[in-house]
Amino acid sequence: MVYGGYSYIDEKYKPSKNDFVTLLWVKGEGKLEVLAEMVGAESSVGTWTSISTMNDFVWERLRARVFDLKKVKENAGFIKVAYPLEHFDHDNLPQLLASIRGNIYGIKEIKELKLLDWSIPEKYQKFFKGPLYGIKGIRKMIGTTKSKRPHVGTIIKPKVGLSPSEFADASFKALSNGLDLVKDDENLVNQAFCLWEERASKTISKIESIGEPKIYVPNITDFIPKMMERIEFLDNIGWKMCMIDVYMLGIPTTKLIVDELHKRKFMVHAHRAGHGAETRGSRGVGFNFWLKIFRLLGVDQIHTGTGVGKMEGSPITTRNFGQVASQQKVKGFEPVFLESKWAKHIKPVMPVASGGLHPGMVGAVCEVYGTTDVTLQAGGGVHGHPQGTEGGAKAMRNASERAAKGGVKVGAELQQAFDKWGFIDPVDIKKQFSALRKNRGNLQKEMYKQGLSAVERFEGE
Ligand code: RUB
Repeated sequence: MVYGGYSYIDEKYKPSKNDFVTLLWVKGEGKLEVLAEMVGAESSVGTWTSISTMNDFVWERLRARVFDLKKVKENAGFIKVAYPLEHFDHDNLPQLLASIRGNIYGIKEIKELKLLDWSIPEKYQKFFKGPLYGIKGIRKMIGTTKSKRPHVGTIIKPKVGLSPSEFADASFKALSNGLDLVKDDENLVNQAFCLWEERASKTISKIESIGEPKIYVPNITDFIPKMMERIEFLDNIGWKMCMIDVYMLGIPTTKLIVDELHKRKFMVHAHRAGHGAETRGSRGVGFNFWLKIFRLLGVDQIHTGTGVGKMEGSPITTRNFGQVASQQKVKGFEPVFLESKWAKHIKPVMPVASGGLHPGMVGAVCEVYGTTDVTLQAGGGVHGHPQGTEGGAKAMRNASERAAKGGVKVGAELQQAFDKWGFIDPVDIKKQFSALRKNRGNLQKEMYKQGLSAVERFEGE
């Protein structure tokens, strides 16, 4: 096959360790091979026609190679594309994205395009520092290094509307009853009824009165000058942690802010609000793609889903996100995710399980993530407890301790939570995982036969 005078398909190509590899779902008008050629050309050195300026350097050294085509139908399938490191500016992720996640989405004949995952060469990872604290650093920060239980936290609810004093009181109740973390919600920053500075000061001084190290991540998301003012404010009072909505800020702003925060030794919590606009359905970009970017950019903890709560996402894909965030090497399962390998200096990021979580789900979520490399966050599942925020906090802490070690009794508050919301038996999640392990081969075959719809079912859509 040829597109624009050249062929980018090289079925025998074996990517080198310095290649980026992307995994994509492609569907459109015409043969998959032609669509794949279009992706290869438009994302690297080609265009719709042959050109007199093409030369050996461009063609031999810089072009994309499309390989490993898995045809599902004549006009649809999974493809992999390899790009040499040399193709890109060194540490310029926006430039890289303009190639691999750029014009290809606009090609007329391509009706569905989803960039499911990618692998990033170690040499490229060296241009980035990664997290400053990572999991170990965060645990050290609040004195839970020796503990085997997950961190537990809450998003103060309602999402917006409490006054600074009400917010500070709710935070105090949550943290003084066993939680490790409280946070602003993604859409709470500086509304007139809860001005940022007043909320941050009142909340921080209430938390300091507890006398134990705790995490509170005020949401600083805004245009850059306002974020800088908030960072300065927190730094001046010695509160070195905050939250940003990374999808809202985009790559350049996230990098600028994380670099500034790390220069001042802040711990950075990343909320992924808005990821669903790109990660769901048959077009867009899978979450792993972004997760890898945010780990490179250096956020210390990031939302990765629960696998069982209110947001889309199966236990198995959520487990993979948790591993991509927190481990150095993760096995692939194509066509859902590729193998991931992190350079030594890129520290593990703390995955944050959140979204419809309540104490009755804690054991199940720990089956997904394990108990040490995760923060479990419940908003409604804390403040909606029959005994209020205090009861919810005690129930979450009790549930997390039970998940981490046998023999911990169900306390009164945890029982009340079970009575109100029910209980997901971790054994059911375990069974799901072992059934999946046994059935891996068939599942994979089904995906290659049915295409993205089977991947979506697997992912938990
Ligand atoms: C949680 C909540 C968070 C979600 C977002 O509140 O609203 O914003 O974590 O989802 P609640 P995700 O506990 O009341 O559902 O973490 O998957 O990005």
